[in-house]
Amino acid sequence: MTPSTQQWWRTAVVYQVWPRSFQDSDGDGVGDLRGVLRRLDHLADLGVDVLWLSPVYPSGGVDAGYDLSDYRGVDPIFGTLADLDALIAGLHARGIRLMLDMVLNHTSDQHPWFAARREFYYWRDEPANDWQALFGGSAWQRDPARGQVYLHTFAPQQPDLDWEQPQVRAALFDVLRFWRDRGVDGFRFDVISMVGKDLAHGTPLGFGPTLHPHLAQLHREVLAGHDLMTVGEMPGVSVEQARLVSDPARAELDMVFGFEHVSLDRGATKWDHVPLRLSLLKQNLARWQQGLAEVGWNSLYWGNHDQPRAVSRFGNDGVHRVASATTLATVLHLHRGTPFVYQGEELGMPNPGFTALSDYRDVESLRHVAAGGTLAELARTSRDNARTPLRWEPAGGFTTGTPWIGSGHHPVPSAAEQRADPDSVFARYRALIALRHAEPAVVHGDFALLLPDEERLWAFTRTYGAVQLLVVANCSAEPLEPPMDQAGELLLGVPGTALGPWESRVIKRTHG
Ligand code: TEU
Repeated sequence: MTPSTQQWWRTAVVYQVWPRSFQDSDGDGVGDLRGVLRRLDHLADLGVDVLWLSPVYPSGGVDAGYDLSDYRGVDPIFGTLADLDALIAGLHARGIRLMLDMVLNHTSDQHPWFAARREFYYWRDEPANDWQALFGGSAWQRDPARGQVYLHTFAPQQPDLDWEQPQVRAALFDVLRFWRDRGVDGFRFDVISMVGKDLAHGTPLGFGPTLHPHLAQLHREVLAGHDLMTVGEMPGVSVEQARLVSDPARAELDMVFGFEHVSLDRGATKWDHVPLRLSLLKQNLARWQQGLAEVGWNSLYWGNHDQPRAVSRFGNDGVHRVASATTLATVLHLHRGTPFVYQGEELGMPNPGFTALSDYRDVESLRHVAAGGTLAELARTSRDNARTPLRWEPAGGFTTGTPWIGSGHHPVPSAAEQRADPDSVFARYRALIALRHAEPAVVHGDFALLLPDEERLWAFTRTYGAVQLLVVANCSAEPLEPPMDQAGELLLGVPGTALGPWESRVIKRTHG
């Protein structure tokens, strides 16, 4: 495969900021844009190339910003448009790009369109199907005043926009051009797979027949001729669909967020837990590596603002917290694709261990309990697991006020301490990001999974020309001896052949 200089995002690492819990600057207990600006040294020190900023727009306040009431503004709780401009400038001064989160599948019911532009939404006399909303209950909500129902894939306060209406697409593409022309460098499209719905034959997560034409139009009207990075969040996406969407020749999006690898420990619903089998996890990632090897591109992630903390879920957040967070980072970042680091993951933050319903804030969690869900289910799976404040200094440093959500019971060494510690989780993330920037085999190398059925060892190679990288990782609390030859230059890890609990190693060899 030929490395492309134009597609800069192939060598990039993205850091996701979920602003509410990143850094507060004005003491109201809620993180804000000036807070993000204050912490840019942390991102620069880590070495990331792109900041993905979760929504800061005015919103109805139901789904933590994913229910927009104005596509072109900033919610006063986060600051002003001038603060966002200052953030763009501050990032660019450090060589970091900004990617905005665009929620185009639905708005808030507080958006002026909902009252003024009835035709923008799915109004029907009766429910057009039996779809269930992802946050529980019917996806159709009756408006007594209108005597009609409207479609909402998420909460009732998040009515879905009807992308089959050309004026809806025109209005949304206008929004994208507004931000593009303001200097942002990319977009993360929230549940973009859900646009182009087939109400008669489809399902809420099914891919509708007009999805690809809509994405192609979006590309023509917004992206073409501009050097932007795009990623589409696509629950339920198959690797075949991902290849279509991310095929540069088709000109749709650069990459997608798939969900298969974060569903392997779940049953019929996200609240049902099944024990994770390492073989299934690594085989799944390998299948995506294979499927997008020739055409398209992968995103790589363990966590985001919707998922429990990676170290608690895939690692071991007890005595092996540092080692397992380090090893999870190592295996993910050595895959081919664009890695996404979710805030706090670089510190090895675990789930907070909330025990009371009053600890929780997330609409999905509260609705789940109202519908009979348990605190144990929340403790494992709630999105609030990922939404607790970052600990910047030993004394905290997130806010001088009362934080909008608690920090939980498992504090980790602060960012300041980890940045000074060569053995911290942060230090391994920094090293992995530096390695990606320095070693073309990390970006471009062919991927081959070794010993796919092993339940404790995760081993694979990346081959690029004469260079081969070997990754060996012990994903268990017991020591193990990998059966393969580990001769070569040690790039990451400590020398040896045996692997201690959750220990990993990256080795480079060059063939003449
Ligand atoms: O998430 C969409 C999605 O499909 C899920 O990850 C969902 O959030 C949840 O986990 C269902 O159980 C996106 C956003 O990332 C999420 O924060 C929003 O709540 C949602 O869309 C609606 O905008």
